[in-house]
Amino acid sequence: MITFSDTVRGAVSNGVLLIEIDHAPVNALSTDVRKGLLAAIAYGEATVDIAGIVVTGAGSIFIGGADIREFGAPPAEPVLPAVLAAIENATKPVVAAINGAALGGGLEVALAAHRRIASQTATLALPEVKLGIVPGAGGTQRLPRLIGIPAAIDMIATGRSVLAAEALKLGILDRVEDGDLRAAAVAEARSLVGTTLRRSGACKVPLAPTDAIDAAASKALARARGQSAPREAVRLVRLSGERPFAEALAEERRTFLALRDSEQAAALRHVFFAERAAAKVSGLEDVKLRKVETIGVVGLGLMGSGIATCALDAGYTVVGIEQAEDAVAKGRSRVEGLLDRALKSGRIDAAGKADRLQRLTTSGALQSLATADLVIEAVFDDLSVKTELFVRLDGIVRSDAILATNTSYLDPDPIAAATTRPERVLGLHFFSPANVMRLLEVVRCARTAPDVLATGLAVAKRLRKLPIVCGVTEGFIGNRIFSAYRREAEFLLEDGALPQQIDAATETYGFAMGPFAVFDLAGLEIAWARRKRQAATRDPKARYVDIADHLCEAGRLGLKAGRGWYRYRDGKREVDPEVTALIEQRRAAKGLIARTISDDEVRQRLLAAMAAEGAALLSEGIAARASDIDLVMINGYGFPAHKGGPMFAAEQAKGPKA
Ligand code: T1G
Repeated sequence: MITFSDTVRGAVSNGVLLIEIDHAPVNALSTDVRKGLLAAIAYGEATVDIAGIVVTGAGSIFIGGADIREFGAPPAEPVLPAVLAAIENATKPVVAAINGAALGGGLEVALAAHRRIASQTATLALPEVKLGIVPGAGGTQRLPRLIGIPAAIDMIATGRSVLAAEALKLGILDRVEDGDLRAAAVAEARSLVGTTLRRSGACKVPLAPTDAIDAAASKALARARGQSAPREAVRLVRLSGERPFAEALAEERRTFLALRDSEQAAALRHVFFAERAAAKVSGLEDVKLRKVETIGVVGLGLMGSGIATCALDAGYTVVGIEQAEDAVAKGRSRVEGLLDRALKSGRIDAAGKADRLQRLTTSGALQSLATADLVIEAVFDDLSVKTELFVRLDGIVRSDAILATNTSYLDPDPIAAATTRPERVLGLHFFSPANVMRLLEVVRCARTAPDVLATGLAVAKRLRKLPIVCGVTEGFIGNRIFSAYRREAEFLLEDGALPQQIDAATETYGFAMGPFAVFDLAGLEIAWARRKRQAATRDPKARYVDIADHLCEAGRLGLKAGRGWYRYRDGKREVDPEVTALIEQRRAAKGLIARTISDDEVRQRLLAAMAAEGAALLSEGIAARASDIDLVMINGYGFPAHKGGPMFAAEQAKGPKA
């Protein structure tokens, strides 16, 4: 074994130098890895007995990309482009043996090699735009030379991953190997000795019709709202067809360095590490999980059918319960409908659908849940209905089974307390549509046992959700912050702004939809019912805006009613002078004089209201970390990820730390 650095070693097999990168946990291209790789290539080139070189990763990952933790400091030598130039310009064949994820700089290493062979399970991506940057070591110039500009725009401007089979079809890979990948790569390197090596950088960019390039660009940028990196990625990939390789490579590097130090990149890095941190819940490190293979879902309405579908997607056996036989049939057909949609979109195939339906049982008898390991209720959001249900479930399910409530506003503690084993109760608050939305608030009730919470988190991860642990408070993290957002938005109305101005200001900030358009989409009746419930206990000294109540009394309940804060014609939202008149009338009724409010004030006040509520959640111990709050608002309420979330944005607004 030859050691090239702390994280890179090599061995010669059949005259081929096999270089292995071993930098747990993801073989990121740290300075030490880059040094080791460069030394290994130089060693291979200089050693006469070595005819070829193979690069691969230790463990199940090829290379997880540049070391993101190093982004806070200026790039240390050797920089990645220099390492990749050494690989590409090597006189001896270099083969990339892609044994798992090849991401960002990891795929760029493979693109600089003369051949790429991968295992079936390998995933390949240039996900840099998800970090607010662009590939910085040739990805935007070498990839289009292999797969063409439209396909490269699709991959780089969206950051989407492709599996080995698709990568082979696209032309990124030369072969997919089912057997011994390393042996196949060594043989491949030997077979290339003495042949003209294919250097991606020297390849011609395949010609593509302008309209195909434009179509790929507009498709990729359709969801880029306000983000700079996707636009820059498109510009650079286009440049590959317009400028010589070296010139465009330099422009790519300049752009990468500029974006790397941008606010958007800082925000998206915050989100990246926040997601990793959210999974770490103190006190659960050594807790033994309870086994969960069968999940019961009570209530197969909109939420329940979505929950059942994502449990089926995750390989669980699902028992779906409804009260009456017709409701059972309706519930089952809702799940089948969601699976049909997944089939149509190509997300699953016919065999996948059949397998899921085979693992689904639907029944009108609660008794069918006797063997369930976990039961999630998604019935009508009423305390007595849910409590009565949990008392019945408590008598049916096994003593070690877990009971979870999907309530979005009710206090789960009295529900738990009504059972004989409150320690086995927690909240699993899904977001609609439950089979699509990643966010899952995992609510730790007053008596929830550590292994129950840990098991809830493990189930969430298997459901491919982003679990955020929170304590018990009205609305948990998301809805409580959203209520503060709504409250401030309504204060702004009384002070002089109008719904369309507030929505435009937040959409400019990066939200896909402003607050009033969202209220109309969700329907105004739910919040109205809650305000009416709270009226008796509301603090009379607290500022209260009654405009929404008047809208609801006028039957303006939102999009599905054709009018709410806006009116809707053919689904298109229009400003309604009646609403403006109502707002002015309510101001006058309170003797309030409207003043001019700038868009900046709108944004600043909404952010401050969310951050203040977030700070309260932290001080009450409801949320464990400010970054958890950011993740909830980004993944559940459309807060733009490239702004980092309300807590991060508030910190940024304070300006650089002393
Ligand atoms: N750099 C540093 N740390 C990383 C890392 C990276 N690239 N990727 C993961 N980690 C850490 C992570 O924080 C966590 O740490 C641990 O590894 C396990 O991660 C020049 C500039 C590879 C698919 O965007 O997508 O290359 O919390 O929990 O679920 O053009 O990590 O344990 O302390 O996510 O098995 C491009 C990012 C970089 C890929 C593994 N690369 N990583 O998923 O584990 S930019 C990426 C991932 C770039 C070049 C540019 C995933 C993974 P801790 P994990 P996982």
